[in-house]
Amino acid sequence: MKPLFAAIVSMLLLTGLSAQSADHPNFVVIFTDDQGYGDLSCFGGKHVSTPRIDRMAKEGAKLTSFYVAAPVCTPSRAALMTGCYPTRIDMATGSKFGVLLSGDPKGLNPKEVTIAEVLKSVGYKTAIYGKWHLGDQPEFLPTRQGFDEFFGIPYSHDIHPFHPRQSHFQFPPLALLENETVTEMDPNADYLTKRITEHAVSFIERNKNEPFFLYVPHPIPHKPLHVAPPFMKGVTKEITEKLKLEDGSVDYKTRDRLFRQAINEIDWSVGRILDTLKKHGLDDNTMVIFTSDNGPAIGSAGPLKGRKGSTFEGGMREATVIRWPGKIPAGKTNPELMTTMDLLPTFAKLAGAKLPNDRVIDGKDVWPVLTGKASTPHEAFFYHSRTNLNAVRSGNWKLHVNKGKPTQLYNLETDIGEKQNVLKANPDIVRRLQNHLQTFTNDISKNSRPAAFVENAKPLSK
Ligand SMILES: [Ca+2]
Repeated sequence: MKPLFAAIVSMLLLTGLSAQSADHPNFVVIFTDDQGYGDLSCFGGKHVSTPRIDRMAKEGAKLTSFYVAAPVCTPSRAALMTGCYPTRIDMATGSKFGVLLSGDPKGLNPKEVTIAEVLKSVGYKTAIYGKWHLGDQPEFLPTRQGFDEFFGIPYSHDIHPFHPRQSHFQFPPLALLENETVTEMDPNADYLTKRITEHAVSFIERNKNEPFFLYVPHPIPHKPLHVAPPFMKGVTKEITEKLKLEDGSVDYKTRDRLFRQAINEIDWSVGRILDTLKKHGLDDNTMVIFTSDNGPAIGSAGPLKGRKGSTFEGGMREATVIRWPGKIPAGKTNPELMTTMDLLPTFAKLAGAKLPNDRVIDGKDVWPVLTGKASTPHEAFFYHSRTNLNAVRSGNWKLHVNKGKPTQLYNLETDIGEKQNVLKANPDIVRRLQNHLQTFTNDISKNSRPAAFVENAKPLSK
């Protein structure tokens, strides 16, 4: 063949073989567990080192008012997956506890439409590697909610026989699954981050010619911290010795001291994923977002008040980095209010997928916000602890209430740490925010959907 002709033929072949196109960008969501607003170097953390995530921020944007919809695992993840407030879909708590436990009869309703299902409807390959926490019964597993592949654990890795309150909880051994099959019991948690990363890299390589949605909910840095050997550098011999417990139990307190190492390994994992995208020429067609499911348990909330479990900012505002070269302006800090609930409608819009039109979805398409063309579409954002509606933010004002009664008002623009309560001086603002709370409460009471329950629920076993 003549060189020009050969080039044209190979170009045509490539286009024909590859379904990668601007109409179907790839989406990667990296979702760590209990990482605080101050737990990235690019968000001011001095106790951690995150060069790869910092570089991702330079090549993309830092989102400084990005929220999760709940300050603990299960409801936060339910909101991410469905684009809805947890109270809208009856996922504000587990059946007996604040989050789902082992053998819980409750789960995210299979009738809910997840991000994975929305993208699958337009031909995406979908995978989740890490921690699910939306139901451990077979009916509730990720493979029943639009994911082609699952590798990981059904809930937090501290829901195991070594929990400090095991005499109270009586947790069974922790299952590790591949799709719907339990392949190991009580896996060595030191290798979870590494194994999850290997699966993520393999998935990108296997699907480099298809549009894909890759969800990487790392179980770390949730307690107890675990780190693979290459990342144990800098850990003193004294600490290493203390971690070797012969009876198989877990020394949570000593493990708390592996925080810097745990974040190092997460940062390495992000680097592996970004390097793989680059190697296969997928950078320009892939949106990558890094965030966490709720505020810190071990780490730092930086300038924010409150930690995991709190409806102060520290419990629900997340250090978030987003990158899509050529599409999202590089090196910017975006302070507009956005939430994990916005990912579903935003991805749907970018992928040309239809949203379900028979139900309320709380998230909004924030693509115009991410590209700097618009301000937040959220007139108000609501903060819940379990089913209690504790606070609302509108613009820069945040009102806390106790059983509906206003208690604190803060201007988050000048007082991100919620220190100066200006409730008394601003009755009109308080009234306006109270109206938002009332409207939302009325709406939820009319437009909410049930979780699902199964009979004879039992813990997963091999
Ligand atoms: Ca969590």
